[in-house]
Amino acid sequence: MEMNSGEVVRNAQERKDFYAKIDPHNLAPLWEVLKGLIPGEPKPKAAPYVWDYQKVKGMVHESGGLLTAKEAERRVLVLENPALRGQSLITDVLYGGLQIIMPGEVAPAHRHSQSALRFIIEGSGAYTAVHGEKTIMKPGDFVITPAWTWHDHGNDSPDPMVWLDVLDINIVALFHGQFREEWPDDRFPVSRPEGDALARYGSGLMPIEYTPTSHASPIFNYPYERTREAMYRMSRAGDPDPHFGFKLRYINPADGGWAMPTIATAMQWLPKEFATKTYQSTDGLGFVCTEGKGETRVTLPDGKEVVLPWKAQDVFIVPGWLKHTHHAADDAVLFSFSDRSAQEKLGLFREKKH
Ligand code: 1HN
Repeated sequence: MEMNSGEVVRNAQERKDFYAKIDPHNLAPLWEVLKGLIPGEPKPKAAPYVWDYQKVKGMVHESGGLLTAKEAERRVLVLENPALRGQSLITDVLYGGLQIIMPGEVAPAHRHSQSALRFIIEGSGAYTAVHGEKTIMKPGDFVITPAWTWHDHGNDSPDPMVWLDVLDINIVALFHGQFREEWPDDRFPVSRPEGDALARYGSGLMPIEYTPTSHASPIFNYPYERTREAMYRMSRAGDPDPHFGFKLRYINPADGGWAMPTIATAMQWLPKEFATKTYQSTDGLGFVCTEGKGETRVTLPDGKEVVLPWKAQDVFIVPGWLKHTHHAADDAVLFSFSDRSAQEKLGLFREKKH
């Protein structure tokens, strides 16, 4: 052993011998891995990517003839981020998939500790029932299934319906908090009329003695019509925000926070020819275009730019902490989801406006 400016220095072989000696005792040297464990800034593994709905639509519909919704439990083509194949992840944190329900089908009732959102892409007239209340869904509607609520889906309309599912599967898995139960019948009994929750909680009103029973919003369908109207009214009263255009977040009216405890959601309108200023945030973002077209330019850590062209019904991903801008070729409307809601609760969320 020699002393060198206060440091103890051993040669490489001596260090290796030491690692071999401690290994059987389930001990390992932190200094070999520290910089990887605690990087200087986020290094998302997910890739920026766009699913062109016109290209995948045929395959989603084909899955409708492959097996019944009942057999599949949920008939979904998982949207696997190309840099995270086989992990059932659309971003570094969230799960995403396209679910199809054919006319006359029922996706049987179950509940789980994961929270889910549905964002309707195609078709109209199918329903989700959440804890005894049905809601008929239309394109652009944002529907939530809070953790541990019984839910089933059905389609009494003549057309197939396709929606995007987003779940916090990996967040729940990180804490090993997974539970699932199946209801003995296909449908959980309906006990309240359609529209009950929206009337009680979605009009700036609340039952006089309401006390929250969950961390999620008591509203479980935020209809597109209303969201669109709100963005339009907002646009009449001022200029678009340079980074966001006219952007509104979906909130839980009971506490003013995000509608879901783990997944943040928003809708934005980018006027024709509007380009947003460069923005980056720690949450991994997913988008669904509901109207119009445009492109998103994402700068990778090595400085290369990836261009994601999008139009109505396309789903695209901007991984966390990557600088990006949106360019609207036409009046464009984008739904977005991310893990921001969970990050904020843990004090992790950061953003930079350039
Ligand atoms: C699930 O329960 C649904 O209820 C959709 O529609 C997708 C993906 C993984 C695990 C559970 C649904 C799901 C899911």
